[in-house]
Amino acid sequence: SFDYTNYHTLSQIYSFQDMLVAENPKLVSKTVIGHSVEGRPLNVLKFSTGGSNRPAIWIDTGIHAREWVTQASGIVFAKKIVTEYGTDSVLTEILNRMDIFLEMVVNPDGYHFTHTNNRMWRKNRKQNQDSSCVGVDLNRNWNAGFGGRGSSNNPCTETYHGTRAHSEPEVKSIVKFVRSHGNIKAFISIHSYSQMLLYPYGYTRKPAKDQAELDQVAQKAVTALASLYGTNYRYGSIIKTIYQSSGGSIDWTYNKGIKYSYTFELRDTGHFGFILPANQIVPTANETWLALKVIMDHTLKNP
Ligand code: 0X9
Ligand code: ZN
Repeated sequence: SFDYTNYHTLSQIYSFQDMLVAENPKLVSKTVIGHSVEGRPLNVLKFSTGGSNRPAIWIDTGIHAREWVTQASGIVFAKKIVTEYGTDSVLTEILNRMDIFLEMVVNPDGYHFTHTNNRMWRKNRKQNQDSSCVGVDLNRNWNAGFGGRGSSNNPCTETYHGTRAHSEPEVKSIVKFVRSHGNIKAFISIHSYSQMLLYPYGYTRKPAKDQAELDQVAQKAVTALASLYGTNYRYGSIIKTIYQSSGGSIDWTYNKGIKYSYTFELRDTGHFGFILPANQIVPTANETWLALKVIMDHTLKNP
């Protein structure tokens, strides 16, 4: 069976997704929401116990290619959802009334490239016009302060925002999905590293109108996370806690009315950084899952 304690190639992750659907057809299904720049499928797993267009939680991992512990944690979350449904009371209540959508590899071209060419690749694999430099930062390409400070108009930098908001198919596919679904209540985008739980905004110092509630939920979530192994997380708005960054996903979803919009920065704080040893995958996912359940539970109880 599947080895959760190691990192996997893109094709292994795609196989895992199909295996999970095949083994749990009543709970899990796969939707292809679009295709990447290089034509790879953008797969989203839907966890649902029925209903139609139920209020939903969105979780994504791997928008940045090199942040390998995030795609690996996405795999663990998927497995946990199918094993905890019916045994864990919180997850069971959530899935009895809401759906969960999980996009484990938002940036499949970049992820493939980190296996074949450059382990430290971050962006997608767009061939930029009038430049020999490749790639757009998919977390600078959203229509929320697009092109502002904390993003770059230089295709040769790591934070290149692209030619226009939603220019990249990896972003546009999520935008279309969120818009057409219309009932997403929480949007959680998972990065590494820094050990932080962040909420809007990243492009402006203006506090989010729900700042007080977002902060309280974040505090509860990081407390739950730390309860497992003592891992310490900071929390707060993006701009005050990490740095100014414009065109990020959760600022767009928040402005679209998805109140519970959060970004995680998983382990560690810089010792291994993006090259986190594989023996930390399962502990990282386990502790993060406790925080995710706090956010999902709060979302369920505050419709
Ligand atoms: O710079 C980023 O995109 C994130 N940090 S990372 O080291 N993983 O690249 C911070 C994301 C802040 N989030 C938004 N601006 N939405
Ligand atoms: Zn990132």
